[in-house]
Amino acid sequence: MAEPSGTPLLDEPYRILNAIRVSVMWSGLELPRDRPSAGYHSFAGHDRIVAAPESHDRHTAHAAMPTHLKSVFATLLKDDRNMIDLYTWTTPNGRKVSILLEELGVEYTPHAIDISQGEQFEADFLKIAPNNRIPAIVDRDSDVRMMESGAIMLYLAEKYGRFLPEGAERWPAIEWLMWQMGGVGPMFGQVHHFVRHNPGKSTYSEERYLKEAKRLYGVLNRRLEGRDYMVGKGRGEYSIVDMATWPWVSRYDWQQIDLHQFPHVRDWYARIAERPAVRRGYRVPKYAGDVPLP
Ligand SMILES: N[C@@H](CCC(=O)N[C@@H](CS)C(=O)NCC(=O)O)C(=O)O
Repeated sequence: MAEPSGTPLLDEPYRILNAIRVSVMWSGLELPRDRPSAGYHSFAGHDRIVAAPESHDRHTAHAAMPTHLKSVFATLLKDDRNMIDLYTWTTPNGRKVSILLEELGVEYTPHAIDISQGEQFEADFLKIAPNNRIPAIVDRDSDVRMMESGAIMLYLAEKYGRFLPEGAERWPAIEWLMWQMGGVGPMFGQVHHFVRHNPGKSTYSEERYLKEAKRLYGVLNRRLEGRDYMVGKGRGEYSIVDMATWPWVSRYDWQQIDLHQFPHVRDWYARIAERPAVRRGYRVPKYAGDVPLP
C-alpha cells in the first residue's frame, strides 16, 4: 500500500502504534477483518479496541488506535486528521458542545455563525445543518457532519468513551439528556424570546413560559437532592447531561429565577461553574461576558 504523505514527525509515533497494534493482535483479542468503512465508526469506550489487520500504512495504524489514545496523539502531534470543526454561537446550545470539547481536551476549530446576522441561513452552513440552527460539527476524522446538540454530545461521548455513564446508568443518562432537549432547552428558549427579547408583546406567553421554567427548575432541584451531578451512580458523575443543562441554567437571570430558591440547583451550578474547561467553553466562539454567579 502506498505510503501516504505526512510529516516525518509522525513516523516514530506510528511505529509505536503499529507495535501496539501487533501486541493487541498477539493478545488474542478478536479483531475485525477489514478497516472500518468510511464514515462513523462507533467506539463504545476504553474497553473496546478496533484494529485493522495486515497493513502498515499510517492511516491504517491511526484507524487501529483506541480512540482515547488517538485523541492524545492528535493533541501531542497537532494531527489535524482528528480535528473537529464546531459551528457555534454564544448561546446555551452552542456552549454545550464547546464545553464538552474543552472537557475532552480534543483538537477543534470553532467557527462563529452569528445568528443575529442570519448566518445560520447561508447555503454552506445548511449543508451541515439543514435545520439552520447552531450547533453543528464536522468531524474530519470520520467524515461525520452533525446537527442537534444532544446528538452531537452523544456522538462525542461515545467516540471518546467519556462523560456518558455506562451499564445500568446509561439509560437514565439518556433519559435526562432528553429531558433537557425536550423540556429545558425549548421552554427556557421561549422565556428568552418572550420575556427577555419581546417583553409586553404577549402577557399570556410570558406567564406561561415563566411558569413552565419555574416548574422545570423544581424538577431539577428535586433530582439534585442528595446528588452532586444529575446522573450516574451514588452522588452522580459529571456527564454530558450536566454539560447540556448547565448553559441553560447559566441564564437564570433572563428566566427571572432566584437560584437561592432552588438550593440544590444553585450548588450544582456553582460546582460546574468552577471547572476551567467550562469557563473556556463558555467563551467560545468569543467572549460575551463572564460566567454569571448567584
Ligand atoms: N434542538 C437544537 C436547537 C438549536 C437552536 O435552537 N439553536 C439556536 C441557538 S441556541 C439557533 O441556532 N437559533 C437560530 C435561529 O433561531 O434562527 C439543538 O439542540 O441543537
